[in-house]
Amino acid sequence: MNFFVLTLFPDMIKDTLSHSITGRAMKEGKINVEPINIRDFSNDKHNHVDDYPYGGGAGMVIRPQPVYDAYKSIENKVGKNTRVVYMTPQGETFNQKMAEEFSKEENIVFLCGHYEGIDERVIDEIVTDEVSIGDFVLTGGELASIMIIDAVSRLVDGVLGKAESFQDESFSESLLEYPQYTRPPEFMGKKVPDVLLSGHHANIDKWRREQSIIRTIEKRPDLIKNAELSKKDIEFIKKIGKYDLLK
Ligand code: 6GU
Repeated sequence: MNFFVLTLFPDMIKDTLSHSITGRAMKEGKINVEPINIRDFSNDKHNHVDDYPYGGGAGMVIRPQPVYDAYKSIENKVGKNTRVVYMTPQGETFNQKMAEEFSKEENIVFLCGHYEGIDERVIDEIVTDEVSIGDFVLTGGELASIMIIDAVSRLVDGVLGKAESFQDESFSESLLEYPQYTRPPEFMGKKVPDVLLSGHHANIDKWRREQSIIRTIEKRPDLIKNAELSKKDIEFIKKIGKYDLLK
């Protein structure tokens, strides 16, 4: 999968994603991250990319021309039917479902603003999706695009090894993950739950499933209604007196 990032700070993107699992995926060619410096496309004699806002006000606005030409350089490589995601707090809030949707694309373009924003006309012209990563304001879209590239990459075939597989993980079916333990069997007076030392796999699976449900109800009660629950799960939720959360 190819991720193109239109940005004024290309080093932020590559440097951050070059570690750990995304770094390995880049080396192995499972993903390709290509930051494109909008400034390289400025037709201004000083390579300026921004200008004063019409109507006045504080800050600067990124001019449409360099953004459009930078985008065109990608379009010439991958064609017209590519999603162009503008990173903005005004967008739809990113979630795991969006990550799954994006991971089906072969190419995806992220447009990162900085300063006060980008001229609205080029946004209208090239952007297909507006995405936010939550209700707070960042100095620019770069960190947000990095987060999304990370979340999408790990869903791309071959990026996660078997040991890192995403079968049981948080959100895969709207449930949070169960707690994990490793050695020693006792730490600061706290013991690892007996069932995990029992070697009884059916009991371990049952305990983990129940812990996932308990955690979700305690930490994110809003999620449990959308979880994929079996009859047994629902019986368990009744037993712990939380059936009203399913209504
Ligand atoms: Cl995508 N961009 C910026 N600048 N701030 C944000 C954001 C994005 N998502 C939340 N805050």
